[in-house]
Amino acid sequence: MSALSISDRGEGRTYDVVVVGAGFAGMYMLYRLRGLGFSVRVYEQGSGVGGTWYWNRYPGARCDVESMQYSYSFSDELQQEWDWTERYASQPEILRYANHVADRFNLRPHIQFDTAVQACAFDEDANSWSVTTSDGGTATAKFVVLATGCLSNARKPDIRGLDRFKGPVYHTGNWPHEEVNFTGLRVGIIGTGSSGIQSVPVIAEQAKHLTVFQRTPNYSIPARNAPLSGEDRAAFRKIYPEVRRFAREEAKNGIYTEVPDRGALDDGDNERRCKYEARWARGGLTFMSVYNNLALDKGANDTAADFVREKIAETVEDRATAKLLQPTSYPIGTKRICIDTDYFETFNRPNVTLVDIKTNPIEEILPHAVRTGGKDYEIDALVLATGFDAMTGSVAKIDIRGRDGLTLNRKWAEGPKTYLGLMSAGFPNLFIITGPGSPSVLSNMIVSIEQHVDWIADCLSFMRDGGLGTIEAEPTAEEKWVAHVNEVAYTTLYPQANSWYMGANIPGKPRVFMPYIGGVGPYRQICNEVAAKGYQGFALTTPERARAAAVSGPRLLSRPASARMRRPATSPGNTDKVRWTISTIAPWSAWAIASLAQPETRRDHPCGSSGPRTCGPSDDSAPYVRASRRDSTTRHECRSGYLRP
Ligand code: NA7
Repeated sequence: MSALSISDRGEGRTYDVVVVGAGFAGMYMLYRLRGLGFSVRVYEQGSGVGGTWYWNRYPGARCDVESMQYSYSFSDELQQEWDWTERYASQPEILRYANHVADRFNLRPHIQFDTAVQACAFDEDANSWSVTTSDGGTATAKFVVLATGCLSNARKPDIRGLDRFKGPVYHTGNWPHEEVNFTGLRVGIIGTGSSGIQSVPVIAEQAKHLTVFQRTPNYSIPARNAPLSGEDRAAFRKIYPEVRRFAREEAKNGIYTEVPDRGALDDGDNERRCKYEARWARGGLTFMSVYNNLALDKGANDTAADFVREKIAETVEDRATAKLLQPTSYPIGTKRICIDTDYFETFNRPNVTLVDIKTNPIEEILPHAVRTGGKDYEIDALVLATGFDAMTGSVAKIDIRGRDGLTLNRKWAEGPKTYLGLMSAGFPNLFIITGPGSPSVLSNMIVSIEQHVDWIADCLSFMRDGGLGTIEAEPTAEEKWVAHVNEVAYTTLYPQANSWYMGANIPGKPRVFMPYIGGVGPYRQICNEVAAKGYQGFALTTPERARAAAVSGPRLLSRPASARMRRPATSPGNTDKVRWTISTIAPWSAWAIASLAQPETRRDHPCGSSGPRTCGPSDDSAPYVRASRRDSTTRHECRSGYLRP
């Protein structure tokens, strides 16, 4: 525990750290920093915790990662005591869990609800941030952590006449807290992404008639949701250590599942079909990990896409409707694959109509109808399932000014630029959790959140122990990282889709592939290596004025008398401005790209060893919670977590 002065403890709105957002990222950040003795203030614009799960209350809202895995791992007591009731948790259950975490770890006293952060300005003299909030106040903090979420800025489409619609208009990403009842109403829904696909079957059961306005059809796999029994939970809890280790270190997407050992074209037609059928029957996101090259090879991808299109045709009775629902314009998985409960079946109901607004875009919205293709579809209520300004939208809403008054929005005008997705050059002491340039939305978010939070917490401890004033991404390191993120993305099929990963859902937003596709395991190792090398690629400062301010003012972290700085051997020493240049990012590229390829090919590991990677848990016939068998006789663990004989 550091010897913080009274004012460092948060009086007078002066804090060590301001955290923006009390979703899963903000809550865990708060927990870690409080544990380390930092004074922290979290500002949350909602009236409660939960972030995206606080706002996304639409009918049928459910996580697409299984509940036993979409949960914090930092506390074994928490993961042992919380009883998830279904394979995939519903939004209300996830929100209950978030509230439980807030209470269990006594987080609420440090969170100011109903308060949006409007602006953050870096004061170069004081080396601190001035944070302006919607309650008219200003707080000062040495560090700011943006835990603003990737899918939290709901996007209302710019459709002519929308404001003239006479009935209620709901957005799935900003759903009312009171119950919405569609009984007896003619409802229209625009958007068939994950939110639309989850809500359509539920709304169709209530509404008199549901008209689904579809621009682009989506690939969707049955969720096969089911209650979790006490036995299921107990079985999973027993293997939690391995599940969590695998999700962090080995999985591409932070999800415990089989590691495929072959490509789709390595199997004959019958064998391949059997495997796809087995995954379809099992349900869920792991459909895409049946083969190891579905995201890399168009021919391989086509086999999976064809299979799903066939399933749609088998399910939907009306041939024209089935054809409209079959995605053809992008490879499967290159937009986040959806998982559903009876989505395609819903189009067999007599009270559901599918309208193609790709061929005939919506002309306008009238007071009681949607006009498209020269026809008016009468509706009483309208649901916008039109998605988010993803990954950058919530950050862009805050007026963030770094060195020399540079705004983050100006700097990111041609696309977000970060080093490791964690920081952006010119914005010292400003961290982003699961920011663009990190695996974030391509992964189990909680795995990525915990990794970023732990890295940031360690970094702030390092700075406090060393009496450092600022940490800032080096422009060169940032450039190389941005290039690397791009390079890896373009070895895959992902950029072929007009997805929100690319910013393509927002007119005028630059088309840049935003998340890092190299996998959570390799990414974690890169981040760890950067830290181990004294925060390589970051500039760390111990300016004289910071020392002076530390004596006279409360805004800087005091340095514990006993603390000894853990400087790396390569450090030039405790100079006024300490910089380590980035020199070893390039080898990561080859390695990260290789890690996307077939696991059985020999390749170099970052530890210098090489060898084929054996599979992780594999047993297609076992229930998913028990799929933990692995061949322990043929593996050797190197530092990277890769396995070799
Ligand atoms: P998505 O996946 O971005 O889906 C939005 C949907 O809305 C998609 O079908 C869009 O069609 C459609 N859309 C957006 N704007 C318009 C306009 N102007 N006119 C017609 N249709 C429009 O958002 P979700 O909320 O469903 O899911 C986001 C993520 O949350 C999801 O990936 C999961 O990770 C959880 P388009 O495809 O752009 O043609």
